[in-house]
Amino acid sequence: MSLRFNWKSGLVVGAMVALSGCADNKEAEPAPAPAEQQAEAPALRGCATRDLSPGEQEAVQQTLSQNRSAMAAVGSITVNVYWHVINKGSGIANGDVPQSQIDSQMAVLTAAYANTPFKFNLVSVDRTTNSTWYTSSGGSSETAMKTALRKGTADDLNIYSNNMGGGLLGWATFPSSYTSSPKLDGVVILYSSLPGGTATPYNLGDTATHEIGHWFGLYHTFQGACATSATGGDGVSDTPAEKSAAYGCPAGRDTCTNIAGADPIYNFMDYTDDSCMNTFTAGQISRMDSMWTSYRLGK
Ligand SMILES: [Ca+2]
Ligand SMILES: [Ca+2]
Ligand SMILES: [Zn+2]
Repeated sequence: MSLRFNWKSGLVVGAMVALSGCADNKEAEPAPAPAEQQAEAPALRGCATRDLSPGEQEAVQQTLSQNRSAMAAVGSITVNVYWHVINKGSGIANGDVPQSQIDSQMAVLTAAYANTPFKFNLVSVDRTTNSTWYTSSGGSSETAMKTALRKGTADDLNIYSNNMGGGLLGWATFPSSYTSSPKLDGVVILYSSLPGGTATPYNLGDTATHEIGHWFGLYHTFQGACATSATGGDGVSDTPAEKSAAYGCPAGRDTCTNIAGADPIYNFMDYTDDSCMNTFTAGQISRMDSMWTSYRLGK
């Protein structure tokens, strides 16, 4: 069973989490509304990126530890980007985002990844009118959409923008998943999360930043909660572990008091508002670089 559906419901459950403190309590979850009844702008950030199993995570750590190499210089790797606009008709209200908004999104990505080896080259934009793909949040419609549209190989970034519904902002696939599911590789984002979109406070373009972070191999900063290993559950030593996702921009939040450091609420891999998140740490950048070499470069 895919964990994706836990994350899909994360938005609905999110409000209850604060009260019950139990992210696994699905008892009171209301039945999902039909897509056309769902509000377009999520109330809280929701990311449906599927967690790797403990075994998969272990295999990834093994691979990374065996492939240590010098880090690539800042800006030395150009990632080709293929953008697929999914709409249900013409006009921005139907998800047919203009080229100007896509260009703004690319500028946000350039700035967010400015301290990393990665820069982005938008190669092409294609537009598809398909009401089923327009509201896809995974499953057979995702497979059909990506099988029809995906371009390039493991080191090419495919971005799909649609109106996934379910209170979601996006999801991504991890580098280690490419070999088994090459056609599914890529990032799907809510079209209204682009800079200037309507998904306030998630409309400055950092949903793409976050999802591409997953595509480069980063986990959420709250992965593993207050894990006591040296790196925490996200495998990165300089992101202090936190007990749960942070929303809004809660300065000074510290949910793992037994672990040094305040929660990494300004990190792109948390769930805070776009205006709050502004950081990839050195450890995350190193992990992305290792992932690139191990799983994507030339594959
Ligand atoms: Ca960490
Ligand atoms: Ca702490
Ligand atoms: Zn995420």
